[in-house]
Amino acid sequence: MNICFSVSVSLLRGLPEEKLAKVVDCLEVDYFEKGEYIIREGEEGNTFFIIAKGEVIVTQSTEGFNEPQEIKTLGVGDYFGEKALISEDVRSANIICNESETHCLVVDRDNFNQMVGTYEELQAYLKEYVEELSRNDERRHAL
Ligand code: WNU
Repeated sequence: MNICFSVSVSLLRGLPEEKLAKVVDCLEVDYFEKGEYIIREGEEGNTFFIIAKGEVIVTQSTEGFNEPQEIKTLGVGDYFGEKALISEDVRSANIICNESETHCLVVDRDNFNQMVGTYEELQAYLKEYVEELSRNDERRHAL
């Protein structure tokens, strides 16, 4: 994956060039088809994803509903899967591919920790964001 795309990902924009080059080196690309589950709620997860092409929907089991409820859709440049890595918890929502030929950049736990751990502002930002997601989950009565 090239550096130009990575810079367009807001999350990576603040990384110094040298660090960015390292992150880019350890990215792998995975391909998904419409309807495919990229992440399943309740499963263990060790990867972080950035959408390079396509679209995904986020759904979650919710009190009072038989089916997981749709929370939001994410597109190119958006990322997901950080919560299980940061909270050391199982996956807290489903991520379902919503467009054929969706491409995601995949970062494993070690590389995620390297990427985030060495960059304090990013770490603080993600931690805060993950706490906000937990509050949103409670408000929605997620199970
Ligand atoms: C939400 N509640 C929960 C999203 C992506 C990145 C950021 C929002 Cl910084 P995971 C399931 C993933 C989870 C999040 C993503 O789903 N997610 C949410 C929510 O309201 N998860 N619990 N919205 S999209 C999103 C903010 O990435 O990480 O590893 O797997 O638990």
